[in-house]
Amino acid sequence: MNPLVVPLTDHPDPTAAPDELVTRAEADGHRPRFHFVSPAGWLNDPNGFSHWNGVYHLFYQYNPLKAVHSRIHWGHATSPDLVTWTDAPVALVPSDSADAPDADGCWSGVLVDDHGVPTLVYSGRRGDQELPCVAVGSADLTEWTTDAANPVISAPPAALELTAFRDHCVWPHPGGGWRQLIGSGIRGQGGTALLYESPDLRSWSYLGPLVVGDSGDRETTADDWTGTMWECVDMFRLEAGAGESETVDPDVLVFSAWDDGVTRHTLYLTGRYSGTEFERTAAHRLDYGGRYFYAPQSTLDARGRRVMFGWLQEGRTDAAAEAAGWSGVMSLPRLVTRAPDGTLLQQPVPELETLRRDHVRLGGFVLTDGERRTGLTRGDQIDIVADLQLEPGAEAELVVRATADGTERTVIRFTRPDDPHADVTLELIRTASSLDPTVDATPRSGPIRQVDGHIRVRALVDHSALEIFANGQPLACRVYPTRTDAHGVEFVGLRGRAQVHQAESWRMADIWHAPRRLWPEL
Ligand code: DQQ
Repeated sequence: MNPLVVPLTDHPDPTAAPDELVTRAEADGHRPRFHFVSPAGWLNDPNGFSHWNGVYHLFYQYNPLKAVHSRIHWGHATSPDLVTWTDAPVALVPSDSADAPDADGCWSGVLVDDHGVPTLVYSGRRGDQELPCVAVGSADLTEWTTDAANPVISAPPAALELTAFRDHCVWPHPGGGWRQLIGSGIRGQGGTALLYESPDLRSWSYLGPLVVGDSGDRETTADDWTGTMWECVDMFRLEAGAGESETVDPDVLVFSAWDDGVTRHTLYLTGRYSGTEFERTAAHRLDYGGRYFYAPQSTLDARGRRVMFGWLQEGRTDAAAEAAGWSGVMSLPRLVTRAPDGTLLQQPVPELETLRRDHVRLGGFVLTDGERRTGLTRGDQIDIVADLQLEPGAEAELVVRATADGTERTVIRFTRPDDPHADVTLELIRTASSLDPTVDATPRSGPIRQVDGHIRVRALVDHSALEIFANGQPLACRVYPTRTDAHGVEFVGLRGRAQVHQAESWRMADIWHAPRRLWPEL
């Protein structure tokens, strides 16, 4: 057998009973049913996300052996519509050979079309070092052969003292050849994206840091601190939509701020990429959930849409995840567009609406102090859309995953300051989300731009996964109610006057049916 071909020897007999890890994961009530999850075991970053010959391909950081971050493989699934997914064979497996550059893991990377040849660029891990590697795929993207020349960059740039060196953003250079960004950090300065060029994806020349952060320019506890290393850099241009005027800042650089082993949160820079520099205008938080929407990757699909996935990390202990047999949820696929002020707007792709069942609609009503209103779909697998309008000084809540006695409840709160022009604050309050004292209950919040106090909110509840979108600004998080009756949904008026112009809800259908396999076969 060609030693460079991914070994298939670990694959069990496809007629065998479902793997115990899969059975255990499927039995867990916290496991989402309409988000993408791995068959069982561990999942983290989305990788190689692309729309190839009309099929969406989602690869992901995967440990099929155990729900822990170790010996990372590349899982793979395909979808015609970003809604339902079919597992494909594991794409990359850490090498059996101890001196191979990916002996200890195949970390994050991308898929590019090298003149018709599907090609992965990823970080091979050996010991505590990560170096860029390449693998080429069969025409159907199911068999991958790692390159004999791996690693294709033998060491990080010697002149810099770096905190880390991994993850890749690769694109064809308009003048021919390729450009690549590798996530990194310069010790004593801040995170960075290092720029390389190549004629063939195999031999790379270092051009310099594209842009460097300043880890000392704000408190390290700030939720927009840029960290000491940038993971999973993803740079793209957002073309102006029909009827929109061109912006002077067409480019976006997304990165995940990391610090000494701690995943902090995801940020993006707006600005202009000019070939060797990224002239930044501003930095923004990508998702108010912080580390709960991490390491995102996006692609341009055949319809010209920028679609993004991120990793919704766990909020329960490592031991609890391991006992459950699975860890990590992929966000819903998000459509990313640009607001007139140059910031990003995000919303779930409209295809997900095909999962909606049993429509409920509430007409307009007013919430004043202490008033409560129920009537929307109850459950742990629901989609809620509401048009709210808060008067200055008003405060109102949408409560989900609530028990009738209120001992468990997850609160989405909107607060409009007295100043009519000030942003509304969106808060996720998880202090009563779970009676389990070991799960994370720290709050999440951020400002929402508004006109006349209008907030269009969408809340997608999928067991432990919760994604909120308020006027296009997302907040992703995880919640772990212990009570099986934590299905209640209600609006609550806290202060002032809030008008609910309309509210709708649906039960969401499952996307997973047949038992899945840790080592999927074709
Ligand atoms: N996860 C990967 C890395 C990346 C990190 C390893 C971000 O490539 O830097 O599984 O979550």
